[in-house]
Amino acid sequence: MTDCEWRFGDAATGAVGLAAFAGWNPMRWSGSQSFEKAIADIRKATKDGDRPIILKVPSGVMSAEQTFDDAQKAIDFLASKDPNVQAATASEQGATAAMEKAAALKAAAEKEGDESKKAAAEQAAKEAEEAAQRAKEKALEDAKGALEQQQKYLKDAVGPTEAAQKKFDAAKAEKVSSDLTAKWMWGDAGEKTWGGGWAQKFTEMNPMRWSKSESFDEIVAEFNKVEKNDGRPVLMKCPADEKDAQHHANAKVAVKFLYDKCPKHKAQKEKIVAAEQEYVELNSKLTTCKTNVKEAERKVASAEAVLKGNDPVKASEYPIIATCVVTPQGKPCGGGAETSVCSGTVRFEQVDEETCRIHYHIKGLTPGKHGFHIHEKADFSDGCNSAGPHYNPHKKTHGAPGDEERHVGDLGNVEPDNDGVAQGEIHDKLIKLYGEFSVIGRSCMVHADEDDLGTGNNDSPGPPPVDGKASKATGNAGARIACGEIKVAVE
Ligand SMILES: [Cu+2]
Ligand SMILES: [Zn+2]
Repeated sequence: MTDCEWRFGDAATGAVGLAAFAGWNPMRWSGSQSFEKAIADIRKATKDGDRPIILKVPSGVMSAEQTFDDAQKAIDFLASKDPNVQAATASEQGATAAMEKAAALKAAAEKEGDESKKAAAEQAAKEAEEAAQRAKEKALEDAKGALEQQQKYLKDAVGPTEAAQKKFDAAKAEKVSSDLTAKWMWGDAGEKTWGGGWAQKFTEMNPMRWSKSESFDEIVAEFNKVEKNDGRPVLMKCPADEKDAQHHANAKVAVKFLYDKCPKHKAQKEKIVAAEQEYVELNSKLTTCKTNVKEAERKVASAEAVLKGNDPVKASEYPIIATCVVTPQGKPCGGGAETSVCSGTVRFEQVDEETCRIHYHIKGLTPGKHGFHIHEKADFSDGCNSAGPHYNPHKKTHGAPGDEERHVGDLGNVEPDNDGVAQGEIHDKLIKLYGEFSVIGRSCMVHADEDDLGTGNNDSPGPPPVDGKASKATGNAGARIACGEIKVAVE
């Protein structure tokens, strides 16, 4: 049986934010563990869901590392590879198959008029049905357990985030009384005593002499009032008994100088920056927790619907919104040394059970059409290359978005304007943000070349498909220039 090993993905950065974790986190591998043990350990070691985790499946130095940006994703991944989970899925499928078989037997027995065969078939059908029911119940139970876990993560994340926000607000609101004093005068006072007009007016405002020793607050208040005359240089002695004057380009610069010079204000500024950083970090963790709860809720709704015999499709509320940011993911793919500058955003909106509205805005494109697809995975460990083939759960061949025979992921082409920007909206009936064939957690892909929509050269469709000769697998759309994960959006 396959094992795995894991470690925290942020161990080396030391920038975890939550000090309590840092000590916990030796930067080393867990050593060989069963999936079950690894899942339990990762759960125990992460209070909220969002620490990055690096996994190796199987364990060992030769094994490739996979990075997951939060613990839950790593757990989901392990669970999906877990022999127990696979067995449960298999048992559900097996039960369904057994039910079908028993029904066929029963029909045959009825035809033959063989009562004992009929009774046996009925018994088998009943048992298969019960097994299927148990499998569905187990799936719902598991989904509920996962939701509970996510809700707990979320609950745990709320308090610290609120506290951090309060601390940040308090740091900003804190009144600091400075001991700093200074004398000042306009730095251009001597230059503009002639000529009349506005210069004259300033000069009148501004006797060419030092102000009295003024407090920090007084000077800041005065300078903030002279915004209009911001172009005037300022001479300042700070503190007021300083011998040499300093020259500042304008009042605004002088105010900044005062803030930097005052130890109390400087300390306050540092406090504000630190508090803000802490708040931002915690708040982003909170957002991740909210996303995870939403996903877990959808899974529960879907499992509930399956158990009730409803189409899981109808269990969600609309619209469901997801977003995807596409970038070259560090490595240009499939085309050698070229460097892609292509990037963009894609917004998915499942408006009802049927229709998904997809709005894209992609920039940095070369002229001409570019293949645009949903690919199977959001694995970018080898840039966009590791995202797998077009998402194709129904085992079809590649085609155009309007074709009956197409991959779910086939969205055709996007075409840029003169500025290299492609934008537009697609309404699609195969792309779903819910249920078994949801594209959430998969990836959007932009290609270097035009997608021939399945009508081109198909001499080497693969696998692996040969670029330029695999029309019915890839649309011959060429190198992968930008990609990104499709994620549920949290309002
Ligand atoms: Cu593609
Ligand atoms: Zn395709």
